[in-house]
Amino acid sequence: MATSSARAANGVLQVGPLHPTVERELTTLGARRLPDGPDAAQFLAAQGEHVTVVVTSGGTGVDAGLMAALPKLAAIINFGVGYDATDVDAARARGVALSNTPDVLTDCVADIAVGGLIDAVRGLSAADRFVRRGEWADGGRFPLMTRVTGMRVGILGLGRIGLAVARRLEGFDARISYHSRNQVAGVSYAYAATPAELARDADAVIVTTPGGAATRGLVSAEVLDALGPRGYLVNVARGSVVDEQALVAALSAGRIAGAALDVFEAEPQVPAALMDFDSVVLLPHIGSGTHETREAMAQLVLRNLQQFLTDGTLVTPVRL
Ligand code: 8YV
Repeated sequence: MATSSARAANGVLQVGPLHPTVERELTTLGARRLPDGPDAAQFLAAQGEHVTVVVTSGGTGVDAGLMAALPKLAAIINFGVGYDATDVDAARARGVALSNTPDVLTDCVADIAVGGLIDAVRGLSAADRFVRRGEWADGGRFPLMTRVTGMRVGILGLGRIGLAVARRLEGFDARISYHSRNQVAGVSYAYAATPAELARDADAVIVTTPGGAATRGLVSAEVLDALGPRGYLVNVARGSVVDEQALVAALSAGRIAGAALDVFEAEPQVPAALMDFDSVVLLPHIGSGTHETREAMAQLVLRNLQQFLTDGTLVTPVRL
């Protein structure tokens, strides 16, 4: 980075762990890092007033308390497309700019959505466990599962990732429908007016909508019941979008067939009840987790930082 940028970088604060490429560059720039635990308060009392830019991740974010301790904060650079861990209302009210990392992770997250769907519906992980337990060798037969090709798939949130999922599923002759807050122009997929309507006419619902207050609990008990006992739920968005208790209840009662979940309400904690279902695929939030994509996200974070330090604008700003 240019020397002028490096000088301005004195006001940069790293909040939470970040990709090694980002951490390396922040160290080179002489950025500070918010200490973990009780030392954070002391650090903020002494240094908070000097911080102008925070670099954080979707898993950590900047909550209202931290924002209040940073009176000169001008920008939050978020590693991740989702920024629901950051208090966007407080950022908007304060005029703090925010960037995220859209597009570069779309393909990898869509891959995991489709992979999760196939895994849950055909029972790949369950079949793997069956073989490892020696049940096949002992003469057992893995149960017949459901056909993926030609399924009716409802996509909840037809943004970049939802569209990438839909495009992939066209290759499986899926009959695709979607629900989004607004109808999407230029697509031929059927529009459902509500999540329940989407679920009622689908064999699987794939959740690709952003997290945050507006979508909390969108996949409710009612939506799960509409999906029905032969229906599957795939969530690669945010755990908050699904009512997890309702999901456990629906799975326990056989009111839905199964699920593939990459995200959870209280990550990295996964409800113990979910561990007991062979029909549920549990993933540790790996949607964007490839070398290629995480490096691309890191580079986009650094481009946002550099541009902000240079001219006060962002490459991929979030419209707050
Ligand atoms: C990241 C994600 O793992 O981009 C997102 O919103 O959920 C994932 O790609 C996460 O944000 C990194 O903290």
